[in-house]
Amino acid sequence: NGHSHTNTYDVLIIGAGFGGCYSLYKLRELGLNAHVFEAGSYLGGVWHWSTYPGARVDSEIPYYQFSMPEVWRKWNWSERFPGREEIKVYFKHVDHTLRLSKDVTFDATVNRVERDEARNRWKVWTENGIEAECTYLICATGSSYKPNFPNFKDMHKFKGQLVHSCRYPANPNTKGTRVAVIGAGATGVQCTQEIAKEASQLTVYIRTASISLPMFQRPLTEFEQRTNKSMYAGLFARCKQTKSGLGYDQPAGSVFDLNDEEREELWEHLWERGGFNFNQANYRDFLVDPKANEMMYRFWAKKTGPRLKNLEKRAFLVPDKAPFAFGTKRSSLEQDYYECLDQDNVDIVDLKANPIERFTETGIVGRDGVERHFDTIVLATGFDAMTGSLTSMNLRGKDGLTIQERWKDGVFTHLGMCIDGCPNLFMVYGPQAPTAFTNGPTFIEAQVEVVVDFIKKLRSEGIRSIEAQREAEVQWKQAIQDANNKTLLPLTDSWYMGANIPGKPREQLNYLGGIQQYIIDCREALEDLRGFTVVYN
Ligand code: NA7
Repeated sequence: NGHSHTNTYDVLIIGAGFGGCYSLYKLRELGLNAHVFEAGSYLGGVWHWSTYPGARVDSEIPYYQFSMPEVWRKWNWSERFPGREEIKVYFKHVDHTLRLSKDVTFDATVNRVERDEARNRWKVWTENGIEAECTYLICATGSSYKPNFPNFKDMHKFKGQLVHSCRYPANPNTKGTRVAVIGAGATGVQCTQEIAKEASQLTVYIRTASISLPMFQRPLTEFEQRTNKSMYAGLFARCKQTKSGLGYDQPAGSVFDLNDEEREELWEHLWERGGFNFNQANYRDFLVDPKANEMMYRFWAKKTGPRLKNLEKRAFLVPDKAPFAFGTKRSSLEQDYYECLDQDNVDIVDLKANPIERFTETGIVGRDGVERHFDTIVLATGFDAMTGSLTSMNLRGKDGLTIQERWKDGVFTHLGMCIDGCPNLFMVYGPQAPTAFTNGPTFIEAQVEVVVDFIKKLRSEGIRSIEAQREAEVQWKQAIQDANNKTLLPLTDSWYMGANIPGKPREQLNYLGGIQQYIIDCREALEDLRGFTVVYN
């Protein structure tokens, strides 16, 4: 309209979660003019949005935090697995220490991105009318941004409170009321644990029972953290050289190298350590060998079954035969999930036997014809994971195609970092990188360091732009699917496989080789810019 003002930056970052914050921090070190657009009203990304009761991280301290000494030196956590409220305060501390917010525009939801090839710029617009231009664009838009709203018949007719877990109201008033939770992923598990304790009646709709692992939460003292901090620098560096980013030692070889007694002893030990130790610090063959996998499931079932006194519930939640191969859907960490489900005020509806037929003004009718009445229905139905944040920005490359159009038959990227048709665009924590199989902050830092080194190289070597080549994308995708096909992962419907969203192409959305190998691959490409079309100034 002639009045709008366009700010110009060297780098524009979309998203102010761990990825956006670390990108901003590293780019400032390079002396670049970097700025962030963030849809939420503060830093924290998924922690800003995930407002449902019981929201908590499944990666343990000390691993789940930034590695910068100025940040951890003055910060202590209260629990081994911190809750959302504490993580939000942590981001305030990060902001205060690094002064990030001054370069962030909040409440700025990006809804249009276009490439101006002639001027070698990206142009970015937000919903509320802000415009900007940049030379390099970093999409740090996260894996869990776009909610998955299932399309149940007559859903709009429900007159009670209908909420998605990541848009949960501040004052939900579920105390002493009738509540439904749909879903049993990480979110469903966590909010079920809270709601079961305060609702008069809770009905949990479960399509696939999860194989949840005990968190073994505990308070952390300041003393133990102060003592451990002398090791933090080495620890964080070492984590970037592991597969998962958690500093667990992982045995090489096969679980069949052990006899029954040795295996039992190891697994008891890993189980007692809690969290993801049981799967991440274990032998890897459970993900490829059905026999090893079944042994893992049996061990889990032996530990979990007795926690359910209600035998009908036990048979559904801990069946004799695993509902899916252990580890092919993400395990959630639980504290008293099974005890909560066992309570008399909690009902379980098995959605495979009795699917939802329709919503009514006051509740849900199942195939069994029974109408159940609720004051609140919680959709803990997850996200259009890995790709949803990128495909919903209306981001067009130099050929005018949106990412959504580009990826309609499946995702194509080079290194899980760059996209054909989108020069000088970099993704952080996106698809075709180790994203979903890692501890977020560790992997994000390692990947951002690579992205920043790419930008550094372009500037020091007089390179105007780099753009992923289609053949490199085809190869990268093929390598991921080949690796995937050697595992049990493709046999299960999971969001790793894009299988939680109707119509989404079914394919492995994650690089399976782990952080260390991924960074090696990226740094080799950084060396000679293999797989990129390079245009010099
Ligand atoms: P998830 O892990 O995708 O879980 C979603 C849950 O909702 C899962 O139990 C689904 O069942 C269920 N779901 C999804 N759509 C439907 C429909 N249409 N009908 C019935 N049930 C449905 O999301 P979360 O939010 O729990 O966790 C996301 C990630 O955040 C988590 O893994 C961590 O990385 C943090 P299904 O299993 O598909 O049968």
